[in-house]
Amino acid sequence: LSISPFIASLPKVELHVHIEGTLTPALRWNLAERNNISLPYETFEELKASYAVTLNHRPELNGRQPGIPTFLEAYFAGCEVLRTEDDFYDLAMAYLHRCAEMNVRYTEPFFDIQAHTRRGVPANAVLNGYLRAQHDAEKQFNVKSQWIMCFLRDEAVEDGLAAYHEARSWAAGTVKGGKGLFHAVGLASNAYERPPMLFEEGFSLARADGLHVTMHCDFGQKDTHDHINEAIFEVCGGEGSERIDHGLDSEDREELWRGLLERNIGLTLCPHAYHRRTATDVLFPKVRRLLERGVKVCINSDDPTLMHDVWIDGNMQKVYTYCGLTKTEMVQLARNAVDMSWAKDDVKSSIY
Ligand code: ES4
Ligand code: ZN
Repeated sequence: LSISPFIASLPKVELHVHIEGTLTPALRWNLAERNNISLPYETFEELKASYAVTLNHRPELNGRQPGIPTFLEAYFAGCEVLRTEDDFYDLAMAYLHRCAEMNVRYTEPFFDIQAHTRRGVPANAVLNGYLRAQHDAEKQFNVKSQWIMCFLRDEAVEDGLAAYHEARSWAAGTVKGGKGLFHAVGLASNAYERPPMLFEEGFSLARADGLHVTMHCDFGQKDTHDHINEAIFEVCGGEGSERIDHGLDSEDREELWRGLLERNIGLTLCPHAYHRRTATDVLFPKVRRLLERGVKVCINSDDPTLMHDVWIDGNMQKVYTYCGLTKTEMVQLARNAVDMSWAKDDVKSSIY
């Protein structure tokens, strides 16, 4: 599917992308060399080929195939080459430069601090690298960003809270002296038997600091409808999450999609991620039905380099083609991302 000039030239906002999932094989190769890390691949071609196959990340549904990592194992294995502040800076600058090329004007990338601190990388290397990239990309590429710190939901809740306290002085919101890197918290990694309400304390800490809250409810995940129900009606003292990342299974149940409408909760969808394991004629009608009911959704990439190098523009092209949308409807989807974003009003109006 090639990207049409119309999709390429649309001004875009991206609200669901994991910065670690934008690490290209080329940068990973270079960083391994720079940091004297040996990768389990002899050649760059072998490394590149390893990106082609990853299993569904629900081990309960898969007989595991020896030697082939799950999706999340591949994602965290890639992180191994990220060690110094410059590594995180280079990773972020590469993505933000790519944003400029795709006409993404503003983005809210997720970062997983615990994926690095648990390997012994100091939190300030991660945070200062991203902070410097946030400033430099705005100046050099005119791409603005406000970041989202994710709790790793398959790690202990206390570890996430500790990570939040470490990261807190890089926050925006009402944090005194905060450096303004991130303005929200999220919830990522393996959701298996890890419902959102486990992290209620983390969400309320963040809200008390004036930050926004969002959380993943992965498509097809075990107990997905229960997780979505918690995200809409229970978290944040019953006020609900401000957005839901994925949440496509809400389409199955009227009480859920009505809940999204009533509470004005938008979904950050990543169509290509689902298309890897869902038939075209099942997936895209599902997206269409959500749109027809008036649920607010926007289109995003998730982990582009681990998903066949399909970026936000490729995801938009898929929706345009397979949902059979008009140009006007595509413009509306692009505007939904502006509305759903937590950008300042002047930034929003400069894109809209
Ligand atoms: C992720 Cl649950 C999930 N899915 C895709 N990418 C991710 N990165 C971190 N958690
Ligand atoms: Zn995601």
